[in-house]
Amino acid sequence: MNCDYSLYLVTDRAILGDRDLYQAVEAALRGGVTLVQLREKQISSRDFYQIALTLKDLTSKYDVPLLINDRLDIAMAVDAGGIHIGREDLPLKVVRNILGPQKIVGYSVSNIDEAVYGERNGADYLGAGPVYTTTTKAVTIEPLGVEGLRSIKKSVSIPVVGIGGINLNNVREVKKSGADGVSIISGILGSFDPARTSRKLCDAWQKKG
Ligand code: 3NM
Repeated sequence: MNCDYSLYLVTDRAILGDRDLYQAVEAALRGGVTLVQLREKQISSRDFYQIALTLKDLTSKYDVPLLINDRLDIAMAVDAGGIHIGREDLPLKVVRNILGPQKIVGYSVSNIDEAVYGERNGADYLGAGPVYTTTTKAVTIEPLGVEGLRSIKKSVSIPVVGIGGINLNNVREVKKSGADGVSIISGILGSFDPARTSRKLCDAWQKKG
């Protein structure tokens, strides 16, 4: 699937506190995010489904695909643009076979072996991380840094998106690593003005040189 991975928003309601998820995502869409992933960890299937349905309507208005984190059933139920999975989810090949070739399937990796596995087993893109230290997710792996990201990118021919601790201060450095995009939670949703921050991230990404 052809897709613009350059500014990829991942949701996390914990970061938003009492701010509204839909308003924050819409602001980010106005600011220019090119892809949205709904990521929910502790929530009933019914609530997950309802949020996914509403977000799908919203992202459709901006012609931006919605991906669902982990949950194949939810991705299918709302006819999402695709799914993002990790090593502990259903096997990549199984997910690809069920969703078919038209849906976007993303896979989380943190080293070259996993990246090669992801490419061989049908991922459309890889989320490589953590690039930098992050407090949004409990990760035990040492940050890859931009050099680690660069070597993952060189090991495969599918798009690679960096994730973990990416924000306005380091987005240019990530771009220079050769990555195809940046996947961001707190760097967008943690800001007071997600529209403005997304616009700045977008500009920073697109800047030449
Ligand atoms: N996955 P923030 S790091 C969801 O390394 C996620 O695979 C990671 O949040 C990985 O942009 C991460 O706030 C959290 O650092 C990203």
